[in-house]
Amino acid sequence: SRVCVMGMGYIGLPTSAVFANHGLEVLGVDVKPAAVESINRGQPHIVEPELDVLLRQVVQAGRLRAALTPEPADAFILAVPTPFMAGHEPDTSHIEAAARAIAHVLARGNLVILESTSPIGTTEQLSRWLAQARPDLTFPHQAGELSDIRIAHCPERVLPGHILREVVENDRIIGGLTRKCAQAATLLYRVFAKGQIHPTNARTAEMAKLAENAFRDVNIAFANELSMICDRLRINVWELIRLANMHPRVNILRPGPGVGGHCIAVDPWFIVAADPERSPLIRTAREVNEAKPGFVVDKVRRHAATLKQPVIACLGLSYKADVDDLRESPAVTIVEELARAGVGELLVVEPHVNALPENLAVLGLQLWDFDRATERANILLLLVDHASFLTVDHDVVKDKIVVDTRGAW
Ligand code: SAJ
Repeated sequence: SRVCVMGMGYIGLPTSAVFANHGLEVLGVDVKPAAVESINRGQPHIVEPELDVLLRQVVQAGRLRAALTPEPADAFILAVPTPFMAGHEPDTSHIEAAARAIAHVLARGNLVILESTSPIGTTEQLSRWLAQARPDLTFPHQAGELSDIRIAHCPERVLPGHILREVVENDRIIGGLTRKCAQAATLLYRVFAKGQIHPTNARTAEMAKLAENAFRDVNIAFANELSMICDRLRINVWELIRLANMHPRVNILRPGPGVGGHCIAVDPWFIVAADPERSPLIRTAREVNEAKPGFVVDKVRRHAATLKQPVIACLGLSYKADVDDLRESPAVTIVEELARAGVGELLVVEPHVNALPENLAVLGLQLWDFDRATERANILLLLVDHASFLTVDHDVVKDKIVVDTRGAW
């Protein structure tokens, strides 16, 4: 059967490649012409381990093709971004635009799946958007089990850096607007899913995805708060956590420079926006994690003030180890704030990108090689624990000030 995937990002592209690899005919749709051209050449426009090999295979085999607009299919999968707007209100405009785009080609019996992380109620809203554009068809919110079109929310839960393995192996939650919707979606994911598939309703599936990421955010906030308290109390937080975690029911996560990425730094706000009065813990966790970059900047600033000519090697920009994704990255925020505050000369190192993001480039910063930067600097600021950073020459570090935000050294 034919599948049309809307949005060729970190989720849509790997999912398309996996469906194609399991024998389905897949059309990948994106609004960016450069992404479409790159995919049609068999080259991913994002970095994810093993995706390049798989994509080349399925494109050469003629099972995956990309285009700017959708075409008729048996199933449509929406994997477009859901960022937030000012005031942390979720922005579902990309979902609405994708819905309007597929509405023209929808036919009786089609299945529409929302994979994008979404605020509560979006799946029902999707049904209404589609119904507005296609009064000749019936949708689950109007016709229930008898609807012409089936709609379900199947949130992705894959970890960037391990997407191709996790997309196949992870359990999946399938939230149908009706029972038949959930059944139809289950059949589709059975094509490749090795993990269990758990059917539920759409609202529960929406909330489960948000709760998973809020859970992680709250736990990281706990670690980050401890790290700031320990800094003040002159306690080594890494040793503290190692010892506390020897307790059989304690598992404290790792502090860091802050929380980045397009999921954990965003999704908890969707819960807060839905019920601000009853979500003080989730909101506070977000605020603690958002305050961590400022804490790191202050610490570096205080060290720099002790040197005549501070030269700071800023090691890593991505939001976590061994990925190229700079979205919501606390490391980028920290480097930008250091540059704006004029805290010494900054040597930025990020082996996973070829160019600095615009907001850093305009400040006159440049990309440096790890060895040259660590050699030249008198302050080493470790922001990301990339595998290639972990082995550092003892002689190089010896006489320098080290701020290790990841506890990697
Ligand atoms: N981080 C810490 N300390 C830790 C763990 C993480 O500071 O102990 C930081 C990371 O450095 C990074 C951020 O948190 O800046 C998030 O990284 P992550 O590896 O925890 O998660 P993501 O954002 O890459 O992917 C998450 C995953 N969600 C959960 O683990 C609950 C993934 O399964 C989801 O599919 C993904 O969000 C998503 O798309 O929602």
